[in-house]
Amino acid sequence: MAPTGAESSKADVPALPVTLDELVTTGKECQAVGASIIHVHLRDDDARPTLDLGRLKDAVAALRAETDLIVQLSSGGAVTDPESDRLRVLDAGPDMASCTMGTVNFGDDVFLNRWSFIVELHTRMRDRGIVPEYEIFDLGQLTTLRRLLDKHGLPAGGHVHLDLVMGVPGGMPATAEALVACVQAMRDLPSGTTFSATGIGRGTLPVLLASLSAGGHLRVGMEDTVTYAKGAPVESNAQLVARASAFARLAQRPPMTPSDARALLGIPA
Ligand code: KMH
Ligand code: ZN
Repeated sequence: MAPTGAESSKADVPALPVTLDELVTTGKECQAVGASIIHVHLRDDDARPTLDLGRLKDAVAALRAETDLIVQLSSGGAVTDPESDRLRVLDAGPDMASCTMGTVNFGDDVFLNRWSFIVELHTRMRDRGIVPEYEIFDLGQLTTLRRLLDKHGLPAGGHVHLDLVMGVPGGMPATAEALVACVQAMRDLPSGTTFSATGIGRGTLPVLLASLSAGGHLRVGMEDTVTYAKGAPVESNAQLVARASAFARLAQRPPMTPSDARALLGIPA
């Protein structure tokens, strides 16, 4: 579950959780309806994206105290964040952190992820026992992931988990065809590799349905989706998680508990 992101403004999306209280409340609500992981981007007092280490540590502590969710901090931040700040995110000691597998155009911006930065993130995470979620914005980034694992070894916990982020303007499209191409390319990754998928905006439902059909897990939330249906803004993150859980149950792939997800991902209880 990705409740906030770095791209939407509070002014445009009033339901976006931007304070620590709002984040924790969202976490509790989403856990109650099926979420097991929270992918965290923080905002400052003006609701602008921040990688402030003190705030990150407070968020990790509060989410651990108030929820059972696996706490995954974004190391991607916002497109303007320097590499040094993005690496320092790991100092907040999360269970997981995201680790993007390459540079991608991001609308009018560029989300920069140099090879040497990727290696540094992967290596630091392993040294600290932080489990990565490898973020894949385009097909070739799966080849980069294979190269990373071949040259630098498996991540902390020994299990490989990745997330397909589909429909960013500049990345792969949010279509069933693109998801299937990614699943085929995953055959070159270690056996047992798991994936989740998320579709941006109007790609939300096509990707959700394709991922369930292809054996994948789901990421949903207001980082990626701010319109529930045509003309209807998302009311809360829990609304999106509840819809995803309902589809998953229909597909006979019911949501995992946080403790089941920990066991799958190699994260200590
Ligand atoms: N906000 C994007 C530039 C991540 O969290 O690791 C990067 C992003 C990926 O959202
Ligand atoms: Zn993110």
